[in-house]
Amino acid sequence: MHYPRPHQLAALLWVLVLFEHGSYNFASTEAQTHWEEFDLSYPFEGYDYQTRRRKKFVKYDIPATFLEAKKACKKMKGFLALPIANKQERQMRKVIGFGFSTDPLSMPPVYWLCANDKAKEGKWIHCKTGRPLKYKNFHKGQPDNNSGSEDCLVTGPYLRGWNDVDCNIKANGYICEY
Ligand SMILES: [Ca+2]
Ligand SMILES: [Ca+2]
Repeated sequence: MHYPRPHQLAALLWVLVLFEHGSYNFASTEAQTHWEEFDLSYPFEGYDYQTRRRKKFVKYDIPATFLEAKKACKKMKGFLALPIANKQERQMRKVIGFGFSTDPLSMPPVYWLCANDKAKEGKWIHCKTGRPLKYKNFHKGQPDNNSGSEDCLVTGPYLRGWNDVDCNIKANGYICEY
């Protein structure tokens, strides 16, 4: 019977290590330049309980509709973001920032997140997995399904949580997760 030699085992180990490591670095260079903004000092901050790895949230100030945002994140080997726990929400808020504009005429910026209630009004599902949301963090008074046509999700620096808006508006940008 043939046993693998030590150098063969070492080579196999390297392949496994590279493969595992590679799965964390598929984001574009544009995304990577933003990574320094994240505070990764706390080991479990942003931990994804579904995939069992840490998430990275990246904000893109590129006007887009919900569908355009979803496609853009996918193109960059990520996904439109949605925090699924308090810790992730806090991590994402650090990327978005908090505050009001000093210019009363400028509209406060909003960024797409990955959820909708298109299929059934009031039933919010994850825009990628289609699963009902267990964690929700709507801003006070939201979701209000204003004008009966708000089925997608945004957040922004002036909001303490999420807001439902029309999926076809041009938001100021979107948050991708990696
Ligand atoms: Ca709705
Ligand atoms: Ca709303």
